[in-house]
Amino acid sequence: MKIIFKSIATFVVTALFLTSCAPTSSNKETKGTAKGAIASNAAEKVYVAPGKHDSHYAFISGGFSGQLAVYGLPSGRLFRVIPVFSQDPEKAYGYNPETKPMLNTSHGFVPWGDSHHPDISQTNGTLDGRWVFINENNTPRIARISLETFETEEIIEVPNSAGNHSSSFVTENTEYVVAGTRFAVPVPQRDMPISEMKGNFKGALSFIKVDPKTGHMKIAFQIMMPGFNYDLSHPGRGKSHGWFFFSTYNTEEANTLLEVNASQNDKDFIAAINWKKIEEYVNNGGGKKVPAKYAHNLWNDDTHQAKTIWENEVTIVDPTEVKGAIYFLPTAKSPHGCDVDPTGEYIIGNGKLAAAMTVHSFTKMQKAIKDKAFDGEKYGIPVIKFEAVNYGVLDQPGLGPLHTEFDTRGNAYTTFFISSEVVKWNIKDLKVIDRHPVYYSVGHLMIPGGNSRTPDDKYLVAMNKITKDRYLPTGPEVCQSAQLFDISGKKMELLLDFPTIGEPHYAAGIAADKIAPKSKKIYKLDENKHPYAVKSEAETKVVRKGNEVHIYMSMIRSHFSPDNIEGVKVGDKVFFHVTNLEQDYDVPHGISMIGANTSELLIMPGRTETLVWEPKEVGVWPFYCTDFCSALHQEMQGYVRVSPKGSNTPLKFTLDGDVPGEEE
Ligand code: RUQ
Ligand code: CUA
Repeated sequence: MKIIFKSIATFVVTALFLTSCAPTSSNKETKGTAKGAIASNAAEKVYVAPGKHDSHYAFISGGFSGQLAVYGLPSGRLFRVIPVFSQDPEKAYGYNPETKPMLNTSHGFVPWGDSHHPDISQTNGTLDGRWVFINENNTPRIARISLETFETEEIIEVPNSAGNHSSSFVTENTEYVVAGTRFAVPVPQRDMPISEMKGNFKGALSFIKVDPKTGHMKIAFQIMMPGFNYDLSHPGRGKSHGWFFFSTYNTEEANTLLEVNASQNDKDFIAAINWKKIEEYVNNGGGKKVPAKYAHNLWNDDTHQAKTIWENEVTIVDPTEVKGAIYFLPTAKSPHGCDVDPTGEYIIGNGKLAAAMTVHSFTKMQKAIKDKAFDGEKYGIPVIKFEAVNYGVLDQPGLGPLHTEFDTRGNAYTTFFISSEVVKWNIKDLKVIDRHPVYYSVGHLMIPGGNSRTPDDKYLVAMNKITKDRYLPTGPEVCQSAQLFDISGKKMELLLDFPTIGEPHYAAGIAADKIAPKSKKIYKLDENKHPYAVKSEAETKVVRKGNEVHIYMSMIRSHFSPDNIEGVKVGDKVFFHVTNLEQDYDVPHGISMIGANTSELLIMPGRTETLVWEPKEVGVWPFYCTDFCSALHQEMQGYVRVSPKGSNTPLKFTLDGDVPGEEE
């Protein structure tokens, strides 16, 4: 047995190796020929004339950068990198005291994360463009980003989990955003031999309730599933709304050399979860409240500050206690992606190691449950007979299927990592319609609205792990890349390559008109409730509290107030609380201070942020605006006089020789 599976593993490894060699030959074939090269009108199709706007936004995960990148489609232009799970000196995110609490976790301040799957909020199964959620894999967290401000507003840590991978996908009315653990762990965490994993570790699937008005998240319950690896997930929709589907691998519960030991079972499972049933069970007092310490970080747009709420318990549900809510659907070996078509009927397991794609039927699943067509159980959870739930198998469509998205015309589009291609196939008759090579080793793909009842039938973005010769070299580290296809016709047409930040795992796309009109332009100064805000220059001042010096500072084209400060001493901790008094669109100002051990601040109109500086040396030290804001930007500067510790230089702050707000 073991030998056979070892050879399968070898086959996969060999295929992987072949893929890495493939670029040279496939590239040769594409150069100068019509096949693979882009058709002559492709340039027109991606050309967005100067001053014109793209038709779609694409939110592409930054992977190991921890961030979320915002691109325009079809141009592939990068507009913004939204800091989410990693510090970002460009935006002071995770550096200034206002945003630092966003990165608090039960493990302390964690300045980096691994972001994977963005998903846009929905109403009635259609993208509503209010928020985009994204998961952090390494230190399990889910973030919610506002699509008005394009800023991270909330991050909730997910306890009892490790490798938060099968997330962050939303149900069709954004009732829940889910988070499933990729790595099984002891729950609660404890000191125990690793070899005793089997039967003793758990796989938590967390259902996080989203407040329909504010978007605020709260962990409603965690289902304590058997200790498998829960890889990906997608919600049911339409007829299957109320269910959620998770792919599993390592149902062997191996704890070592998983590449072999987790490939023993011919079939793993898709776990089908009736969350409506479990919700009802919990609402009626079911489940058990257990202690769990986790951070819930919330941004407040009124006070312009984040704060951490420490949560201390979570409701856990034993899956065997809610009868009829959870089933296992046998699925070809070690599936990766788990995707549901727009009608909610077909649930697709992407076999990864198998050359087959498993298509399950929701209708058949319901009948099988009624008929009790089970093939035993696993840890008390019924396993539905394969034939009883399976709609069909798409055999040998390519090598290494990973992820599938859909259009509204009954077509599915699947990525094949090993054979480096996207394959278009018809779900109903399981026939391949078209295939197109990608460069190279594609992971996810995205069709705007792909995880909804109403995908757009226009574009497809393939996200590739390897680019090699596609771009100018940049040393050993080369960019990863996205490729844009036009899918409006029968054949997929490759239009454009564009590089991405970090690793583009998944992405979420949406028509621009659902977001652009409500994009925020400024923060209203009179609504600013930051405790250190100033509403005018007259309110600016400097206040000493022991060794803390608080500068209530303002900025406007093209000066700071005050801009001369004396009486600061070595050993002081200086807080520049700076309010941008501008009330015009696109007029931020920045501030930086020589020797500050933190990033600059780039402050949007009407907003207040704080820069902390601990002067180490006596002298007169300049600060300046970091953003070229006006013709007199270079004049936007000031000085702080730093006297020796214990000196009695009086505290003094002026603008043009006068104390701001005082009559001459
Ligand atoms: S993964 S390449 Cu994080 Cu979604 Cu599949
Ligand atoms: Cu303000 Cu430059």
